[in-house]
Amino acid sequence: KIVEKKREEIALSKLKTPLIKLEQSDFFSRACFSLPDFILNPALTGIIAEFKRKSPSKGIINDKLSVEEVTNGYVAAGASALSVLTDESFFGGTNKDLIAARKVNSIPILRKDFMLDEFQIIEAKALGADIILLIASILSPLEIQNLSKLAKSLGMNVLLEVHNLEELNRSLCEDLDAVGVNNRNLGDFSVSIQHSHDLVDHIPSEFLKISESGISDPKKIVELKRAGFNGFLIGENFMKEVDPGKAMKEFVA
Ligand code: IGP
Repeated sequence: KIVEKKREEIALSKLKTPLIKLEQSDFFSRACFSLPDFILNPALTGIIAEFKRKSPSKGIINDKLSVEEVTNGYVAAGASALSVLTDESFFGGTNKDLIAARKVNSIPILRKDFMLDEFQIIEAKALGADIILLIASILSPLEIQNLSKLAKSLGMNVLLEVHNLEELNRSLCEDLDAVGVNNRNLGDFSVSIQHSHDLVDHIPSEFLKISESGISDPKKIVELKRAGFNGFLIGENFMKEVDPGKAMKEFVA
């Protein structure tokens, strides 16, 4: 259902914004911030902190705050990278959110969306993204190869998201930089950090290992680090608070 809706939106975006216009964006020729550099920087937290207004599982999480104040708060709390939703229908995000986050921050930004088409990869670069997300459950191995190659050719990093061993084994390819284990089942929204622990040893050592979703306890980070994870994608646990940056500061303290 998400994929069908997305394909319709992509077709409209292509008509509205021709490629030539994307390539003329101020951000199109900028050098990206490197996800590995920031994730592995010991002075930072390894957290990819997400700006998320709402979600299909939780409804509205926080629709009071601007993307600028939230992302600046995350950076002040030691975020290694930012994640900004650009999906409007399901998560209430916009392309403008990503542009706004880019203008006021100097760390890597993940365009969090359902990427299906080369157009969205080029668009991600034009919006100021440094990293794109490829979700294994909605892409064929060939699509993952082609989209990751294109992203790398534009200087961006690629995060592959998997939920189980079968997805991991069929989707790995050389142009990835990081593999994220989504602890949330996108089918029924159930969350278990055990997914990360089950998959960590199956992720080849050349890729950064990221644990995604449902992290709400600093103790879990300690365990995930010990298991071999380099990065942690956290949204709701911070966004549900009045001051997400302050919540993150207390979380990492
Ligand atoms: C963040 P949480 O539970 O901390 O808010 O999760 C992030 O992992 C989640 O938003 C996410 C997501 C996705 C959203 C992971 N993969 C794919 C949309 C699409």
